[in-house]
Amino acid sequence: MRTQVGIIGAGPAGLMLAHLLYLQGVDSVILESRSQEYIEHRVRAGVLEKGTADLMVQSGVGARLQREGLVHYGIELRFGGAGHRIDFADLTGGKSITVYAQHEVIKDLVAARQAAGRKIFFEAEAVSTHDLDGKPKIRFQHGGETQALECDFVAGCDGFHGICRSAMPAGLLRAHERVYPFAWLGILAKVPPASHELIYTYSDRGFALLSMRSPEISRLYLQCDPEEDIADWSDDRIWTELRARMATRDGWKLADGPILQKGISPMRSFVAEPMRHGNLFLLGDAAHIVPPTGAKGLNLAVADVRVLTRALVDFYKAGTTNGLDHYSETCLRRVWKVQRFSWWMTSMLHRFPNEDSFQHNLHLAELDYVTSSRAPATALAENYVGLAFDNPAFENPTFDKP
Ligand code: RFL
Ligand code: PHB
Repeated sequence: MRTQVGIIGAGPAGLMLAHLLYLQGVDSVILESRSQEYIEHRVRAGVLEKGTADLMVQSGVGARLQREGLVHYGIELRFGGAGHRIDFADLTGGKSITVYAQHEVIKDLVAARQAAGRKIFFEAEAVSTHDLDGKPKIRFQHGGETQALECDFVAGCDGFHGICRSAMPAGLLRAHERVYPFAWLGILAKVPPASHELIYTYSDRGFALLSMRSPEISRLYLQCDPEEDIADWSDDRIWTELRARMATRDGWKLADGPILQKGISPMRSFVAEPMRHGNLFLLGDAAHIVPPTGAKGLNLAVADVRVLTRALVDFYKAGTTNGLDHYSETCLRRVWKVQRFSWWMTSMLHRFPNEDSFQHNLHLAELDYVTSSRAPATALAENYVGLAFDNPAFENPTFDKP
């Protein structure tokens, strides 16, 4: 089998890349190790930056997002028993975020791929990549057989645990990492969200977050020990802890409901650089991971996709390699700014082990500053809704097909 761009992984990065390339007349094949059913139900992110939501709409996969996505113009920061709103619309000139589950984005992109009749193989696991300096080949297992996909370029969209990052020469790759001494216990619950907007809470018992998926379904998280066993967290214990952390002086109520799903996710910051070797390009979680406190992982994956799409289209249509040559440095400038923001939100809102009263008061002072002065509130808001794309390399080429 042969294609122009061999894409490993059908997460947001791989699917969005395939979709935008298709609209530009560039051929690709997607290999995904999991089943369609699995990826369309994997519970993950929920917040789309304005630029990500706009890209879905502009590229023709945003109809359901426009109907079902929840547009928010602010978030609440809660600490010391009181809430403080960060008003995105006021601070960023009218910008918003959209709450729309990652697996819904996946469903929309898979449907577009299948409607276009383009190739996507599920339960097709890439096992090795070859000739990355020349005409690359991907070997993969599908239907009990080993097959080969020949391509001009390999797009490594296979997430943090994929094979592409380790296909980079060991002497070339530099990894930068922080592992946090806490994790998030996340639940999906059948109860209307207790607030119209997201609430990020700092308390002396640790961090808690109220988010949502629909007017009927809440998504909540609480900071826990990374070694914690989910079996030790009964539904009752989870609700009691969430209530204790989110309590306000004016008696705010958090109603409970059946918990549909629960799980624990570790927290890490990670960047691998460069993001290119020869004709292999890394995108999304394959190259970088952020802790979820800034709601940035999916959005950063889509930012990489913008840059690579533009570079590949310039290569195929105009024969220029400038975009490909600068792919890594263009992406990494944004990656490090988003890393900084995600690290900052995480550090401000979580309790670290063995924190003393000095550190506790610093958290409170920082939150007080952010919620009482326009300058730091603006810094939070403009990062949260998504930093401006200050380089034409991020701009979407105009689409050939509607
Ligand atoms: P993905 O989504 O991990 O997709 C990689 C795909 O590659 C497949 N794969 C392979 N396929 C073929 N052959 C192989 N050898 C393969 N190895 C792997 C995998 O099966 C998979 O389908 O990476 P991608 O596309 O880079 O997307 C990244 C995002 O998924 C991730 O950054 C976000 O989910 C992070 N994240 C959030 N991001 C946001 O923008 N906003 C949020 O609100 C947000 N909240 C979150 C999050 C992540 C969380 N967890 C669970 C880590 C909340 C949580 C709790
Ligand atoms: C979510 O809704 O899953 C969510 C929201 C905000 C975050 C992380 C996750 O920062």
